[in-house]
Amino acid sequence: MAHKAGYVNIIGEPNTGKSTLLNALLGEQLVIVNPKAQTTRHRILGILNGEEHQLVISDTPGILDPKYKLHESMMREVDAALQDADVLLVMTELGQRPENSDAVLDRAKRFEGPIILLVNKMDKGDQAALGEALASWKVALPQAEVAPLSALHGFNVDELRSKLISLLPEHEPYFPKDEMSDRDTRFFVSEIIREQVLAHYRQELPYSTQVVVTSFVEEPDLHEKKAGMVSIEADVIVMRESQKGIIIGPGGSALRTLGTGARKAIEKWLGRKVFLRFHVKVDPDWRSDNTKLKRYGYR
Ligand SMILES: Nc1nc2c(ncn2[C@@H]2O[C@H](COP(=O)(O)OP(=O)(O)OP(=O)(O)O)[C@@H](O)[C@H]2O)c(=O)[nH]1
Ligand SMILES: [Mg+2]
Repeated sequence: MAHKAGYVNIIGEPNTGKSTLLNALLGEQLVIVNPKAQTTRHRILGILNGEEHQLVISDTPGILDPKYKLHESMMREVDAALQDADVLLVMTELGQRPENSDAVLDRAKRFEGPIILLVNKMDKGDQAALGEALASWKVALPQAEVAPLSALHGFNVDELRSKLISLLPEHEPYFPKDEMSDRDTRFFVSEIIREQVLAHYRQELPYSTQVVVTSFVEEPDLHEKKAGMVSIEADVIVMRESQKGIIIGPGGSALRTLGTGARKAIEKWLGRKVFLRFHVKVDPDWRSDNTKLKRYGYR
């Protein structure tokens, strides 16, 4: 039998559960998930490999009206995902209304391949609300197949995965069959730290913070104290001096809490003991400067 492979790209409004779905389809906690909106800033590929197939799934930032250059980069990532998709997944959630979702519907309408529109978080409402939502999305996007989902609780995830595999065209693998993402360990470590920033700080701060892993060293086993450990250094970059003060907190207390949370999460992800050190820096208005954004890996 010929090998099948293709791109399945997920788009949708912020916080609808796109990243949760990628993790559920992969069966791994690959990308970060958070109750706050704008968690995902990049297009990130998760690769699901089978004997005879390869599903390349793109998570993308939530669609929004850009307020600064970082947002513009995020929306370019969404539009890139519309270019190369073999199948488009449009993520919506129960309670979201088609009449308030022009940004996502306009993009979906321009896509010419197969579309599955998912009504996620179906656990949050009753059968009647779900039926009504499915019907109204079908009217709003007639070319799509409309299906209910709970990415978090696993409802309809296995069926969706099988359906996606059945839709794949015949194609050679796009990536080596032992790879799970296009991103490296340093990227995911910086994302895990950023997830902890989202979890521990309020208001504007998480949206003003960038994390860069500057050093990642696997200590050789012979080394006495840190044997088998991974030593990681990361810059935590904010936009203003006042934000640096908040990140650090009185007597360094907030930074210690962040460090402990991040270390534990990284240890869980790597399955190794971790030594973690932060450097808190100010890079004025970094998210409004294209040169700085490029340096931080935004396209
Ligand atoms: N109740 C419920 N919550 C869900 C479900 N799927 C995701 N969530 C929650 O929704 C929140 C947002 O999930 P994410 O996966 O980060 O959403 P996203 O669309 O990737 O968000 P952005 O990256 O910010 O655009 C998290 O708190 C998830 O736990 C679901 O099926 N039911
Ligand atoms: Mg996300």
